[in-house]
Amino acid sequence: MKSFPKAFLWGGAIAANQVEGAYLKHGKGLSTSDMQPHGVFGEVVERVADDNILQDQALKDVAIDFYHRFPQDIALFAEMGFTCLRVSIAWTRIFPNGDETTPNEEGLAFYDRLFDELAAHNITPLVTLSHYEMPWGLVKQYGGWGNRQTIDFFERYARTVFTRYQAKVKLWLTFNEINMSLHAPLTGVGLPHDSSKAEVYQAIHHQLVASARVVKACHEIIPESKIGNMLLGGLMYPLSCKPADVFEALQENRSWQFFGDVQCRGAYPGYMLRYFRDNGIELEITDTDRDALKSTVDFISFSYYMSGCVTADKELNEQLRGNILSMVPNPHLVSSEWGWQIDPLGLRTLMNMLWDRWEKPLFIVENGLGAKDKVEEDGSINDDYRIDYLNDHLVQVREAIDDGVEVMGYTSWGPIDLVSASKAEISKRYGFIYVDRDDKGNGTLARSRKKSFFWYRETIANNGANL
Ligand code: BGP
Repeated sequence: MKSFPKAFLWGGAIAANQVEGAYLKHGKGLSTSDMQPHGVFGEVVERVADDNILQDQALKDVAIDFYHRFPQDIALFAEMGFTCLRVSIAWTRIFPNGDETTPNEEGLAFYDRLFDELAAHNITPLVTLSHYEMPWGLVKQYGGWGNRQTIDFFERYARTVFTRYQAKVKLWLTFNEINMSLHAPLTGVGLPHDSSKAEVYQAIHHQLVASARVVKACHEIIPESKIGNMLLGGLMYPLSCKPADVFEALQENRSWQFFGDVQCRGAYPGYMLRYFRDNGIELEITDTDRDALKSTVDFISFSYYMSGCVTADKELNEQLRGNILSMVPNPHLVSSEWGWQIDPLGLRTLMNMLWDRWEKPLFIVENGLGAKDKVEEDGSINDDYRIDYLNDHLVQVREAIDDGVEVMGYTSWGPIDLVSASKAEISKRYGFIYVDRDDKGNGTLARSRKKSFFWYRETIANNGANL
């Protein structure tokens, strides 16, 4: 049996707005994430740069204070043997309003310190340019991704960071879970809640062009780099073997695979053009855009937490799904406390699906179990449920490798507890490292090692042979 390749990258993944805090420090501007203090499902709150009123409630304003504590945190990652850390750059630290022509030096200097610290521990950075946020200034003044000019602002930002960090960062990602833009404005693309499908797809088109343009820029500025896309791997099964359910599942999977099709093949697929026709959606796609889209990604990265089901019976679908982001429950699977259905074999299925479709190396850049942890009297945290979840998923990664899928690495989500994206709570914990902070913001922010910390350390030391 094949095992994990020698050069396999092991580590964890975090995002600026969920860990850094220091949300206005050193010239940082407000981002869409700062306007959603209660998470992507929460209200968008109008706030100004000197606004302290919300600070008690806005957990993300301090988050886990990674901005100040990163040397200590990186030392803990190094202790686990990480060879890779996925981070994101907060666009608003570099261009606070988004449309400036000169970057904010203090913001640039922060990421220099961060990348230097990683280098000191031989940890390879994998850097996401945009993780669920953009400058609020671009939303207010330009209409966010709804405006084509945002492409130019994003490219300027990307070229600035490629140039600045070219010697330090060789692995890049464009947009986190770009397919989640379908659920705009939740993921910070700056569209109003009542946007039409046509407006959402036009904004998505702008993001896809921006993604392709920065792929090109990355190759120009850092020839030895690799740049990938990032998809939420929303694996969907048909609820039954009825042909109509099977076809529904195909279409549902295409609703997110479409993003990868454009990013990997360089053009809109036929099924999407038909969808636009059938729904009376007319997008502005110029010849220059079509040309830009031809710059395709080097690898595919994705998140995977769960699978879901879908049925062609519209009524039943609505009834079982609840809200837009929940899925029809699979009777054969158990769920996490947050209703996310745990399906390790689904990861193997998904990896094979992506490999067969695009034949580009894969990078699993998010996977993990959000759970409430209990701190014992002696301070220990026995998170066997997390170990089981991760172990079972990694076994399937190994199977997929044996199936012939090329895999660059695995970064589990939230190796240190962080603020959740969906509800901005910290009690939904993913970490190997516990952070003493509760949903109200109480706590010392002290770090401690959970049982899973030692398990992951052993896993990395053995390159997965212990699984
Ligand atoms: C992904 C996001 C992450 C992360 C994760 C877990 O969709 O890319 O930012 O937060 O989901 O979700 P949550 O934090 O809601 O548990």
